[in-house]
Amino acid sequence: MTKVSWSRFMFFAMLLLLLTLAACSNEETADEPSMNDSGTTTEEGTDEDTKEVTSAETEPKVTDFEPAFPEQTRAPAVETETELNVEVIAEGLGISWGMEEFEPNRILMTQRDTAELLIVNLEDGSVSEPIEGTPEVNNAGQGGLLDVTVAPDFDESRLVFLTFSQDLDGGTVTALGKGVLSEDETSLEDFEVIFQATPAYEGDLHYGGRIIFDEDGNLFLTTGERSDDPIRERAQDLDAYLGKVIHITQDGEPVDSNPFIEEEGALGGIYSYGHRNIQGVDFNPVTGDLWIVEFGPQAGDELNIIKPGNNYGWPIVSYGIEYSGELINEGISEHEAQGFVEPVYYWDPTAAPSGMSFYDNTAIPEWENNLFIGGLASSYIVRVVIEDDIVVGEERLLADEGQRFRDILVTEDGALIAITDGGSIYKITAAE
Ligand SMILES: [Ca+2]
Repeated sequence: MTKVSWSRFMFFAMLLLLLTLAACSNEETADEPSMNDSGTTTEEGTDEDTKEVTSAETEPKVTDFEPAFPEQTRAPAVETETELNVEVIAEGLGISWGMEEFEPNRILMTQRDTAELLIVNLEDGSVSEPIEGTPEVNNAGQGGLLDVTVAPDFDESRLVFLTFSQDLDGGTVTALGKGVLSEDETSLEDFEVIFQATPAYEGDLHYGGRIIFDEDGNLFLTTGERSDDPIRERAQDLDAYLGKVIHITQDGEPVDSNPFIEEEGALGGIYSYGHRNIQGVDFNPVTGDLWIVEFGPQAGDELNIIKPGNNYGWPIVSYGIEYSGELINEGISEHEAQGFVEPVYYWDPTAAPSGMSFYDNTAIPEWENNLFIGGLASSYIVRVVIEDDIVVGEERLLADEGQRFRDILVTEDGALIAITDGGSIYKITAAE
């Protein structure tokens, strides 16, 4: 071998070695992003493909907005591993809006349009006759008999609280009232209205209307901003109860510690403001914080942690757009930069969120402390996995049922109950 041919051989040998090394390292780096959380490999190789595959939301966004932080939207898909038993325990009812387990495996449940209050046995699916003595409602549009809950001392007081849309001079309001359930459970006695979310407005949209008791025996009530432009701007005003979280006693009086109670010109019952239409509320069992979900315009549904005095930005800022496709206000999505509170999470496109409940139970261990939200037009139940107030996973359940899920309840036994606009009651448990 001549000197020249030896060096040429060495050149090609080195080149071959380098190419082999490069190919190996490419394989290694290509493998990394294709590993999912459970350590199994997926078929797709690139970062982008994997991201697309693992997001719970598979539809394209309808806005150009970007999240304020990466975990604020389109969380990775998670999948329940427990084998589930899904039963329809009752059907053929009307639009079933709210429910509360007042005795083990027995719920009080509202019918929105017929304004009926019913008792459902969750073990056999039997449904009572309508309870007498419920209030007159205005059931046009989204109005009617809305939410129901019972006093913390229900066993002694037998007090039942109802929200509904009520006629007043000048239009309708979201109203809250209470009555005593008779011993034979056939009537609600001495029903009285304790609170009206004024001002009244001639419209039939966005009543909010969820209620929940805090540990001191006071009530949180959520409202809507009545939808239309310009009335919706009242969500920003402290002299209107529209688009608010409201904190009141069982007599409808502002709670003494409320943030604006000393502020001149402000309504004392207001706890937080700048909301659109809040139809889901629950306490996070890990932190004790009050969480709400509010229905956005086209996209921009928000999950928010409620703290006293906070302004959540609607209709100044939003991660959604008008149904017409036009921008809202100046088309700004960022909340914090504008002096408002960022949502923990938002949906784009819409999840159409209604009632929600944290899974404060261990019957299905992998669901413990997860949040479940009923979806209306989206027609699924959203499961949200949360760690340190950050959404780390999302799953869509019962998406093949074609139902509008209006409210969610977790029973003492750990069953997940979902009621629908189609008048069905779903009971989800772990398969035996
Ligand atoms: Ca907001």
